[in-house]
Amino acid sequence: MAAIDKDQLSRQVEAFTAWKQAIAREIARYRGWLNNQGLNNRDVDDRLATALKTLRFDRILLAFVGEFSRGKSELINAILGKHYGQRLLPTRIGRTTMCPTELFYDASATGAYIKLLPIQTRGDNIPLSTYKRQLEHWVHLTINLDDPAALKKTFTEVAQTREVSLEVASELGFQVEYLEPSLSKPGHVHIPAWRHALINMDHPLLRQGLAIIDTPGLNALGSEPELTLSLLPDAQALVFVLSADSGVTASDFAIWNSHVKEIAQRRGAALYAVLNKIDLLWDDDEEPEEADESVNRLARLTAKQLHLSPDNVLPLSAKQGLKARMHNNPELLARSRLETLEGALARSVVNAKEAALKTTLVRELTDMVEASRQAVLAQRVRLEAEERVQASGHRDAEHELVLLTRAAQQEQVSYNKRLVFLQQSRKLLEQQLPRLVSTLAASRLEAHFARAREQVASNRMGMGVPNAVTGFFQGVRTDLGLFRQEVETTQLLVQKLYERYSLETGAAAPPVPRMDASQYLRELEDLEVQAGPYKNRLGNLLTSQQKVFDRFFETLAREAALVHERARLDGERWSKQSLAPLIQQALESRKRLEVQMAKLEKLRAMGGSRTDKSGGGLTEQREALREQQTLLEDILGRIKDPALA
Ligand SMILES: Nc1nc2c(ncn2[C@@H]2O[C@H](COP(=O)(O)OP(=O)(O)OP(=O)(O)O)[C@@H](O)[C@H]2O)c(=O)[nH]1
Ligand SMILES: [Mg+2]
Repeated sequence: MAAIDKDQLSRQVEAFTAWKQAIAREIARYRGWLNNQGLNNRDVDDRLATALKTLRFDRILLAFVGEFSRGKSELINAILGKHYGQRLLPTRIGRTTMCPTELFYDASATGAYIKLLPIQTRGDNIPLSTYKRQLEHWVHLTINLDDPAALKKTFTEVAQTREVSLEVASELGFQVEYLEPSLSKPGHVHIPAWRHALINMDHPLLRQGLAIIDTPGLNALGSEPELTLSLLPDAQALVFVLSADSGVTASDFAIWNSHVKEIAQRRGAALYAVLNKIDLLWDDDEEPEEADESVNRLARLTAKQLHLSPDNVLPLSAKQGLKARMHNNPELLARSRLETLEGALARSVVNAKEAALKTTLVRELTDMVEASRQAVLAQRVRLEAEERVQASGHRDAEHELVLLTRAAQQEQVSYNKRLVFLQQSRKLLEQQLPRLVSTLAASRLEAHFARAREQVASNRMGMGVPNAVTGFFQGVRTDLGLFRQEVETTQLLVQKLYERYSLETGAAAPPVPRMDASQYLRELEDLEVQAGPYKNRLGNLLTSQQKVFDRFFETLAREAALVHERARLDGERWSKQSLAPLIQQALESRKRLEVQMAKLEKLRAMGGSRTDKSGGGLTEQREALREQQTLLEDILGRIKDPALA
């Protein structure tokens, strides 16, 4: 029973969430320590706050694509399992899912809901992402999870269609040859009533940060640029669903070639082809092994046809998997092979996500805590030296005061030196910053965009669209290339500042924060690949497609703008925080100085007479430092391996 209750995907996603929570706890502990020590400042706190935000909002997105009726929705139902005791998404023979449907858990919402964006909104040029921020344009339906009949009714609303003329359908971006003709009104076709659906539900998997996108067949993939340019590329895993009874048909191939293949070329995204409905090949007169062998043969053939690794082609039965989950039937679940997909998703997606966070976020945190630990160690060494002086026989208070004053003065000189140096360095970086961000000014992007539009307008019948789009990408690429150069220049400067700091203060400098500016060029490259099929489809722009082009181009420009903007903001943040580790060290200096001064003050107040109590003060300090060191080492250990927690 337990085995069937918790599949591998749930376990892995849960473990990942627990891991993120453990890291967040350590960040909180470290923050607490910094605050206690008076060591927290804006730079340091910004870095920690960003890390916490990344951990909290990081989500795993799975997208399901493929021709209609392959069983995408049924597969999602099976993965969400028996939690609701019923089938959630409607599944039927023929076209069922009519618009892209996102399932997720929104902790801030008051209850489960479906939000639907009317299809007419495609007529304007407002991208989906803008609508997602303006929820008043959406139709809101409340989901009642306790009433199966009502639940079913609410979900069927997502599949609503409307009848419109061919002209209107084409204007809204539909490829009319894929639409179902109206039986009652000649010259009319059925189009989806909604452009997009957002479903918020409390489900253990969704609650842990998993989000799922269900998509309709070919017709919608071809007509909502946001889906292919933005939503699908954001997914950590793409599941391309085929049916085992028909294999890869011409229309499966068409979807694969124009929309899925490109995503396979992207870095960091996992792609699986599912051969669904293997139960249709089960034969009561045959041994299960024989049926398995024919299924495996089909899987190998599919892998060859799609140029995928055979490991990434997974035969299964969504329907039987769901049935097994609803009725707690482990034998059927095993035979459905549903868990091979979940296992693959768990391994490739969740682990990849964790590994990515480990190389970025965990490394940054480790560097910060390690720097603090080094500072505490240095303080301990100093204190021990002080104790040795005291123990060596110079027991008179007069002498101690002289020693302490001298040490404090030295510290003050060194601290001031660092402060002056940091202020100068900051100024230098500030002078550099406008050059860095101006390479990615919004006006530059605007200019590339305007140029491309003009080109399309003046060359409507020729190869205007492909050329304009290529030119647009060329422009953005140049900007990002210049940005990378500026980042490299800044990086060199920062490196030199750290070296000089080390030289002047005699202290080892903490690791220099690094920035990889090439990643934005790679993202742009991915976007260009995704835009390829659109660019060519719109090669000869017909008047009726003007709106389709406009929406495509708006979406493209917005996606490019997002890369632009993210690069600029990351660059700005990095540049501003590149001195944070040094500032942290300077703060430590000041703090040590304050402790020193307070001690002197106290001794003077006691008229220079050393009592047992102030001697105990040293021991107490040593003890406190040892505790701090232990705490920081504990935090370090847990960040590196939260399993210790
Ligand atoms: N025998 C069998 N039938 C299945 C299986 N999975 C889905 N089906 C059936 O196939 C039909 C289509 O399933 P859906 O889940 O609606 O397919 P879809 O890919 O979401 O289709 P659209 O929403 O139209 O794009 C339904 O009648 C399902 O019951 C399976 O594993 N075995
Ligand atoms: Mg469906």
